[in-house]
Amino acid sequence: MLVNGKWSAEWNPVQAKDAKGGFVRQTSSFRNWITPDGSPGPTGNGGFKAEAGRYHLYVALICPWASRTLIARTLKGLEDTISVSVVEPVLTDKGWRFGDYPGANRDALNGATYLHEIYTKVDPTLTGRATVPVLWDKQRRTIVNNESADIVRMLNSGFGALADGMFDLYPEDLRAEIDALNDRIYPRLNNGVYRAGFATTQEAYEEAFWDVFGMLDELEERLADRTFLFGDRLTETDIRLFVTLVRFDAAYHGLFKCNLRRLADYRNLTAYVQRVLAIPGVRDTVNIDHIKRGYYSIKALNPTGIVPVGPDLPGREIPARSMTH
Ligand SMILES: N[C@@H](CCC(=O)N[C@@H](CS)C(=O)NCC(=O)O)C(=O)O
Repeated sequence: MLVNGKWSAEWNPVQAKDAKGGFVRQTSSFRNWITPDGSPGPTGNGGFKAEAGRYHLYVALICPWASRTLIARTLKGLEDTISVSVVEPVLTDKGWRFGDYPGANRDALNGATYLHEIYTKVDPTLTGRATVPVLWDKQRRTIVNNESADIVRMLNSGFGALADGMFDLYPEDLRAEIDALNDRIYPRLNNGVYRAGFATTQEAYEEAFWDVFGMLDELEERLADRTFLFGDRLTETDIRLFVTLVRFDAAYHGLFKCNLRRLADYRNLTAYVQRVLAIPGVRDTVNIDHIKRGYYSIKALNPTGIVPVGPDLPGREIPARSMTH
């Protein structure tokens, strides 16, 4: 992480803990909003007007929070309006790195080697994690926002006529219900798998484990008779659920010890993931190789760095044989 603008190699993703050994996620530090006329949003400062070509997203394909923003960008038809850089999947001792790993890019925009350089460009004395996603303003050369929940909302409604109106991810009439369901799914499932994976006590792990499977059971039932979480309309809550589900069997079941059941054992949730994957553009935001390689590179959880060959996921071919056989 960055300490007063200098990279500290004391990289330990489990360092923030609560009294019971539970994983605590850092809060995001840049909270400005892009709006159609540049007026301030609910938090932060104004001056970030929606304009084609002005903004850039830094993402990791391993990361569910960053993937939320990529999916929103796709569903809102903003691919030509907002450019993207993808970091390499392995979280190095210096954090996320730009490079030539298949599916990743170099940072053509700022010429950075590591993502933390983007943060210190904006604040040379910053203390905190250099996380993805980062929404960057090419004009003011600054970070607009690094909180995926905000970014999804500003992609939904901040770009006015530049965006496609086919999906309204946060429709007025569903807002209270969306907020309420997000508030249940986030701690129990989206972050629940991390709480299980990074727990440093049996108690914290088991508490998270039962939250995860309690939530999956409930959602399996909810999706028995509907296409998306709120019926026929796909909302931001679907994006937030999908990014966790699509990683479940590849990463959370094994590495994070969320192994009561696989996603494949849930009929409705599996069909739901396939439905979301079938929406044009969504499949391109999912890279199982980055997901597996990225999660299994977390040294605290997997010191050898060995990446499992399986599981056999629907629609994806396992390499027939590894090089050593
Ligand atoms: N609140 C952030 C969380 C983002 C986050 O935790 N990203 C992780 C990857 S999944 C990250 O970049 N971690 C690197 C680090 O903590 O140094 C969001 O939702 O946008």
